[in-house]
Amino acid sequence: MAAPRLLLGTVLACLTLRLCLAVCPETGAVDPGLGGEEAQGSCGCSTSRGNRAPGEAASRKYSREVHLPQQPGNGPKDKDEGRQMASIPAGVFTMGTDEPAIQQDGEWPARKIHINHFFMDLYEVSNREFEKFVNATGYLTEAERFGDSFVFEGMLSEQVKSEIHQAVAAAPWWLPVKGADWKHPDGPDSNIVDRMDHPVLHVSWNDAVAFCTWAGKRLPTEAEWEYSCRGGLENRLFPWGNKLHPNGQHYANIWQGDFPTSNTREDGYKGTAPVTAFPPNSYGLYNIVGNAWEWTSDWWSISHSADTAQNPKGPLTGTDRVKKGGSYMCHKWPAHTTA
Ligand SMILES: *[C@@H]1O[C@H](CO)[C@@H](O)[C@H](O)[C@H]1NC(C)=O
Ligand SMILES: [Ca+2]
Ligand SMILES: [Ca+2]
Repeated sequence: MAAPRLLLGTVLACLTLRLCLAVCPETGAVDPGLGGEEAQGSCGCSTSRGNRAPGEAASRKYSREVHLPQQPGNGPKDKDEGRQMASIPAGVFTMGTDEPAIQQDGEWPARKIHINHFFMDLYEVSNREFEKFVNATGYLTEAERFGDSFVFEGMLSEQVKSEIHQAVAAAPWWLPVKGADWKHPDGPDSNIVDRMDHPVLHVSWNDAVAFCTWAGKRLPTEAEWEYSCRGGLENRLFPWGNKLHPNGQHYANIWQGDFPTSNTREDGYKGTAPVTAFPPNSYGLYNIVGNAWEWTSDWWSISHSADTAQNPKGPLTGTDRVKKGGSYMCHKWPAHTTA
């Protein structure tokens, strides 16, 4: 079966994955005291737009639900147990908005979401962690099998750039690069030797699911991701508060300067940063905003019910998966929209 390589490539290009592990899935023990909690601010926890069509065939090809190993009777655990995960308490938050800045983003209506207790990885999955998975399983990513992936032109060598004669009309700074994959994130003449602690890139949703299965975890739902991104704060634009640069400090790896031509790297990073860089949010999650986009398990959709929901898992079908949080290439802060 032919996979839509070009389209899939646009998704492969700047993504990582963060895993979560739900516990005690059916307790429904939501603290009623949290019922009034409203998180209207988006905390910069934005959803990706675009890339609506990619990877349908490929997604179906490998599509399978990832089920957690059941742990009956264990109940919520508050200890990390060496998994480098944060315990995210059960609670209620408001997802979406009734006043979306961009209707097509599917960020409306505002809906009350109950979330059970679960664990979330503290960090984006690093190259080192991904290499452990590949070493243990021999897994070949989709980018490796397809032979190419999309790379931001600003990261390419002149040599590689000169060999490319094709670009995406809507986003001409993304170039299809032969030999770009997680081990060669900026094209065939690049490597990850000095970036083992940076987020793994060029990982498709199917790759992400394979990694999760190996790790005994699963991808977070969009609701879980967004809830944990907010770090328990209400009405904040960012996970750390309302200012993009409190006290002149950078709290995320995004883009400073005129995109895509000038990257002033005031936050210290031209490309990705180590997964441990920058202060964590109040749940202890690092780089939940910025650095690399993160996969969730939900299908992308622009229509949502206004009903209150318990641990929603998103639409039953779709053509693309939801990714969250932006990347080092995010230049216009998407915080005015809730996602
Ligand atoms: C993966 O295997 C290679 C070759 O044996 C080894 O050099 C490398 O350290 C391993 N990576 C990790 C993260 O364990
Ligand atoms: Ca940066
Ligand atoms: Ca991130």
